[in-house]
Parts: sequence; C-alpha cells; structure tokens
Amino acid sequence: MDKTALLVTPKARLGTWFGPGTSNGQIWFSQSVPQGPTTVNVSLTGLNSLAGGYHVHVLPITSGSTHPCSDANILGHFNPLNWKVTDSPGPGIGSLDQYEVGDIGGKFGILTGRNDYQAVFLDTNLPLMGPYSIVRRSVVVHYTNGSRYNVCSVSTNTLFCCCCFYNSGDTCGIFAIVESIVH
Ligand SMILES: [Cu+2]
Repeated sequence: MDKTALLVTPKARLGTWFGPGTSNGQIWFSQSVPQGPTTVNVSLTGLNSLAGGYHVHVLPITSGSTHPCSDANILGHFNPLNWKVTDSPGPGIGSLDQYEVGDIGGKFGILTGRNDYQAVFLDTNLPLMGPYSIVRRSVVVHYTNGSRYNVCSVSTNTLFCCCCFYNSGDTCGIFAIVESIVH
C-alpha cells in the first residue's frame, strides 16, 4: 500500500451564502492530524452588527429550495453528543466540551456588534472526519435576536433556530460546507 496516500489533510469551506443583506464571508476548516484539532478560520464581512450566534446545522442546503435555511431543510444544530444546550456557559467562556459540537459561536464567542470579523480558532471538538464530521452539513449565522438562548433553541426534540429564522427575521445567511480533500 502506498503510505503517501494516507497523508491527506481534510479541509472544508463554505459554499454559497443564502440570505438577505450585504453580509459575506467564508469559514475555512482544516484538520491536519486525524483526531487532532480542527483549525477554524473565520472571515466575515459586512455583518453590520446584525449577527449573533453561528452554528453548524445537521443537514446541507437543498439546492433550488425557495427556503434553503428552513428547519425542514437543514434541521437544528449539529449536536451528535446530545449536549444539553441549557447547560452551556455563556458564549466564549466555557471549555470546548461544554457546547454542542456545532455551536461555533458558543465555543469561541458570538458575533454581536461586529461588522468585519476575522479570527482563527483551534477546535478539538469539530471533526472533519468520522461519524461526527461537520462536512456536508451547513453553517448558519443568526441574527442577534436569534441567539441560542432563544426560546425555540432550547428544545432538543424540535427543530429550532431556523424556525426562528423565518418567523422572526432570525438570520444573516447560510452556507453549505463543501468538502475538499487536499493532498
Ligand atoms: Cu444555528
């Protein structure tokens, strides 16, 4: 077996942004060592103080959908370990295992008050491989009023977050994570 074939670095990025407004940006993910941390490189622009939390949601966007961010399409936060979100500390103050796997804003701080936002994080709990991989799911940036403390984001058995999205104007945009393996 050619062992060089094993030396791949999984990388992921976000695809087309769906949503109103002038916000834009990209989030790059890479995991250079299997079981190692994922580097999360966030570059968002034009948030105009509209954004709050942001998360990986369960399913990818359905192309051609008129409501790509609807809960029916992408379901709730990616939470494969069934973390109870009400047990999470405030954004950016707890340890990485105290948030849902997909709760990027919870782990590292949310986007409140930001316009342009550049940051790089190391996340030991956001894999690009294996059963908990975030690849082929979606990322949602929510409006400030759609934080994970919103009433519809605390239920574990309902589809949250994105139901708030349309009913209360709760979003800035949504991306699809596109997998790209770079040798
Ligand atoms: Cu969300």
